[in-house]
Amino acid sequence: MLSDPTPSTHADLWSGLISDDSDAEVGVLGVPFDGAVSFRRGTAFAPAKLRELSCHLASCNEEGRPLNLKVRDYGDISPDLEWSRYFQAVEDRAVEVLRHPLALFLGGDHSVPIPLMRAFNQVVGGPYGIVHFDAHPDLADVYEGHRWSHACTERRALELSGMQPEHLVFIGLRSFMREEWDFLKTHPEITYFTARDCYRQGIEAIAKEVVQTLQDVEAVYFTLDIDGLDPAYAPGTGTPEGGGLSTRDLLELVREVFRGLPVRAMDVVEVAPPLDCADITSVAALKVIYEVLGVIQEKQRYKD
Ligand SMILES: [Mn+2]
Repeated sequence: MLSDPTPSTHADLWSGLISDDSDAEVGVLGVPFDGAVSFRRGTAFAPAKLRELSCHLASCNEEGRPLNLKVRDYGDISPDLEWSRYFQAVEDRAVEVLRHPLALFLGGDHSVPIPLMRAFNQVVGGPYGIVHFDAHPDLADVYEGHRWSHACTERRALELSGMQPEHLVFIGLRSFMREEWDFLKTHPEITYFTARDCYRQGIEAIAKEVVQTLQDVEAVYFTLDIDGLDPAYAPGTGTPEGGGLSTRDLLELVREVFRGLPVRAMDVVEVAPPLDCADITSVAALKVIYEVLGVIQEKQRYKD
């Protein structure tokens, strides 16, 4: 997993896959914002932690296949005390990063995908799909007085012009506010798989159903809240919920989904390094990211 502990330099970032080429297969953008969390903070430290650890990882997927694609890292969008101005800056920069075959966004809390999905809507148009891995559906209309809370992400996504409820798929759910439960019951077009569904049906069957559900869309945005994992695999997060998926399950899920669907953007949110133990949560997030890089490399190579 971790290779030799050489000091982190720019050249080592993303296991040395870092590149300034505008034709890099992957564009990375950090959004170190945790102003919208409802419980414990700390996700603002995630982009720096993920980059730091990436310098020590072997550049291969989990089966040993060498990674040789290029990763262009756009750095972070620095914090701004004015929330709306910050989200506008995130949206504008994300449009640029979405020029790459895969845009990889590092949060930040789960409010960060609100401007990221707006950028996706601008670039892709529609119809597109959203795959949302999480313990929580984030379907509150307003939470703690805010429409941009990390509990409102998918309500805001459903307001975008290219987004239809039948193209929204949740995986890993196991905690619902009453309002969210009511919303899911009155919108049966939305597909969701609870963590229990994943346990009982097996992750492979669930992954196939996800791919089947989004068969007709032109592009997919994958939003990955690390608290979809069980706290045993991801203790470093602000709103942990027991009974979640394993890192193993998540790796299988992303492989199937990224192979079977035109995923153009992915975010990893709610990783909170100050709440973590021995970087377990960050390392799990990176494992998933590297597996995704492997699939993107495979798809780019065989696309012609
Ligand atoms: Mn969550």
